[in-house]
Amino acid sequence: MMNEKINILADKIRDAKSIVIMGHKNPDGDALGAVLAMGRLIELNFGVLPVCVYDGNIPDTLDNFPLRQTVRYVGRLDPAKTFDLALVLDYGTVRNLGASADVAQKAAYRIEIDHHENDAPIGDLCINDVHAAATTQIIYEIMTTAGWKYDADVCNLVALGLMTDTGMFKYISDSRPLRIMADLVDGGIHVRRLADGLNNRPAKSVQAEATVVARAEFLYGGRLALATVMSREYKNLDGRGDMILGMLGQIKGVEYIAVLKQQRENQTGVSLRGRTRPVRQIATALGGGGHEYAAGAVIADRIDRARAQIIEMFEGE
Ligand SMILES: [Mn+2]
Repeated sequence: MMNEKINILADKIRDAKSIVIMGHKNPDGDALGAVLAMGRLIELNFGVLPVCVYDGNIPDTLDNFPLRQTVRYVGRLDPAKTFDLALVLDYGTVRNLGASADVAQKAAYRIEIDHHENDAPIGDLCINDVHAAATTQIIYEIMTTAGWKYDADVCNLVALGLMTDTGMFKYISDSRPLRIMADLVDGGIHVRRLADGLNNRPAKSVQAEATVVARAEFLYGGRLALATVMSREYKNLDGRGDMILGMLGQIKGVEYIAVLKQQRENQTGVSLRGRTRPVRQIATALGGGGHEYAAGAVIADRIDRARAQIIEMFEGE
């Protein structure tokens, strides 16, 4: 099955005169790594230079990614431009593509490569594997199965996608990502240099997160850690405030973490984490969703009222 799909993928790339590659809005390491790795693989193996696009913001932590400067803000594309082929990577649901969705929908043919659950895939061809730890893992499987040429940039991008999407291999469910990583290390990647390259955040964003953590509340006997990010701090956050979740999750006795972000006067973003108990059902009840232990939602209300609502929802958990 995989081989058959890879053959179609290769045929479609070969036939296309113009190719656009995209991932989810506000790319993380896997989305950006997958887009840039795929772009480079196509350039190396098919002699076409695809257009790599993103919507939203790319966090500073990803600034040292190889080929980072080649990805373009989707708003800069000529709106009249259409592509023969769109490769849609690591996106989960069409809503997550932001403005890139339009570019994908207008393309003559769409191929998606993803590891997210997706009820309504937009690809004419779907190379999806929900058991893969990262989309870059699927790209590695494709390039090695197909026998494509690859270079150090591709290897570094695959490694970075795996490292970031698995939380440095903490969230793996099988050994495959480690085996791929071992192959990449044998091939010459430098793990420490890649990991240190991610330490690239402005002081103001680390300090804003530290302030939020310092103000956190601990409820239900310390089982729920709740932190609020006010709009002045939210502006300084780089990405989604993962460090806040990470720091609160280190505290003894904390079972659930809720981070509320004042996005607008009447709009509060909520990120939920469970250490050993699921939180998805709470996010779903709020109209959001996500993974079992990591989910989120957006509440159309003021942050103080959203806070009261969240506290109530965790009662009895
Ligand atoms: Mn991913």
